[in-house]
Amino acid sequence: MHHLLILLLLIVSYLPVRAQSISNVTPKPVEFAQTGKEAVVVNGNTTIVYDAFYADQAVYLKGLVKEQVGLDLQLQAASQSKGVKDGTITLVQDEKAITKDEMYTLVAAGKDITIRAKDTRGAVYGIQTLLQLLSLQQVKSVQVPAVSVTDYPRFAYRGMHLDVVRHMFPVSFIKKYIDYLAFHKFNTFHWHLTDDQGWRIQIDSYQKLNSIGSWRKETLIGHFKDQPARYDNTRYGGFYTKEEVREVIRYATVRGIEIIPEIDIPGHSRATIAAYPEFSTKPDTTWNVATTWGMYNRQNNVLAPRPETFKFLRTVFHEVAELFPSKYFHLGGDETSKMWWKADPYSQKFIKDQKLKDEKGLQTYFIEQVASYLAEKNKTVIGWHEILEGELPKSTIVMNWGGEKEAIAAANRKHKVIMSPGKPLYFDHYQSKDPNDSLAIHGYNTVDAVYNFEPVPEALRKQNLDSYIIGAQANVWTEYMGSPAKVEYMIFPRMTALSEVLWTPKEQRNYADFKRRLKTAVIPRYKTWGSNYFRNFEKWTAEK
Ligand code: TNX
Repeated sequence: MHHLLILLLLIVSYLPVRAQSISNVTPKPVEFAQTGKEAVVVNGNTTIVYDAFYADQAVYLKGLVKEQVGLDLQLQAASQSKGVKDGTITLVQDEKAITKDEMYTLVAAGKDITIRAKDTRGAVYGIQTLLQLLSLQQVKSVQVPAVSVTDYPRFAYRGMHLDVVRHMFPVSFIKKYIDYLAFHKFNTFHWHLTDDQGWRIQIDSYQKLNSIGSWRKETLIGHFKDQPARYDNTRYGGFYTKEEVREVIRYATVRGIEIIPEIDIPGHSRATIAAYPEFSTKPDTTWNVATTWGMYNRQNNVLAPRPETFKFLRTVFHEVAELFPSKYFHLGGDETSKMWWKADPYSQKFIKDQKLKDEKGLQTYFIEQVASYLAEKNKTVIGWHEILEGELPKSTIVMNWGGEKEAIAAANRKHKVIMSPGKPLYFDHYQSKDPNDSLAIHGYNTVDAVYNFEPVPEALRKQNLDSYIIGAQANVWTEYMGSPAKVEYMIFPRMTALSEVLWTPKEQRNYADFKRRLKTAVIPRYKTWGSNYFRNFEKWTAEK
């Protein structure tokens, strides 16, 4: 009896497992069709054949297949693949058939699966779609439906942000986050590296940024409006070494993800002035790295326009710019409280001497200076929308955390805009009204609100300025996210919803169908990743 059972199990385990349907792929591809009844079999004899350009992606694919279904595929460069029999998965670089950036085609027919693309990202996205056609169990063999897919993104900029200041996460989680991005066909990771509560990147030229600026004495417990405020009495901090940053960049590059670093100035600078009080508007005061949140207008966290401050900014921005290959650099610029400059005689004299209009003019002066340092390193500047308080070069990209009004104003001034409106793209906001829900920032952003978000304001469409909206991004501020599990709880499934907003043509978006795919294909995926997620997303909708 016992033996029979084992034999049966053995036979069953060798039967090809039916894979996922093409209609389950998320974000939904632009064009897809099942082309026949005969499935393509992928098993231990299948070979990944790759054009030299895709050598890294071939290894990436092999690793993902092994992890997902347990099959150990062969690898063979296309130039040496003459003798390959059996089935293949081929990664082809094809500049002719592939007409758009980030585009791919995937054809599964007969014994072979072919992914065509022209850039790294296209191949990565073809791989992601293919993986969604495989089963989620470990198998000896899997049947991929015969399909033909032609796919490319609606928006060029598809980003996720992560604040590693308010809480820091291990490099292993940063990589996992990058894997989440790749699965969802996002292409940009915005790494928020400095803020009032700490510096999170190694800096050699000004080492006190790390020895002092990377550490806070303790951290607020509970919501920052709770009275009386309570603290945990535990030193907190750290920073990513340059070697770790390089490792993360390499990891992201294989996955087609660009990392944009953010060093936030001239506000949100409390950690900087804790390390170097001489850059503050009150150099004689001893500052500490902030231990609470929501500091705008409450505590001094702005830089003073001293010569030594500008020398510091140029040196540090150059040091960070050299580390990141991205052509973009985010210099923050948000929530710069003007009251400290108003109260500081030195800053007032500076405004007068430089013939600046007022404190807003000084904010713009800071942005212009740092933008010019970044131009020396060939970087295009991105800033939060407050940078438009002044006139800046048109090449400056506006990351808009306001609403449509700010987007319309920026586009009319000929700036490209990345939409990340607080409503609904702040994933630090509550996704339920359950009073027992885990602590978050007030505000209510449900998964259906995210799914129904339209990045291009109607007014811009009417003005024919829609192309100034280059995409969107969700922001993940981590005041109330002390662990990777909490980050996952806040991003899933909202990030999955956003991926489809950014990828799929607007006319093809359908929330009911999205929810079906989410439940049948994506949530099982969260589970295999061992990821946390918000389970009650059907109960809490935008109307409630
Ligand atoms: C505002 S949005 C901030 C962040 C906070 C966030 C909390 C923006 C550019 N700045 O410093 O973490 O609100 O939602």
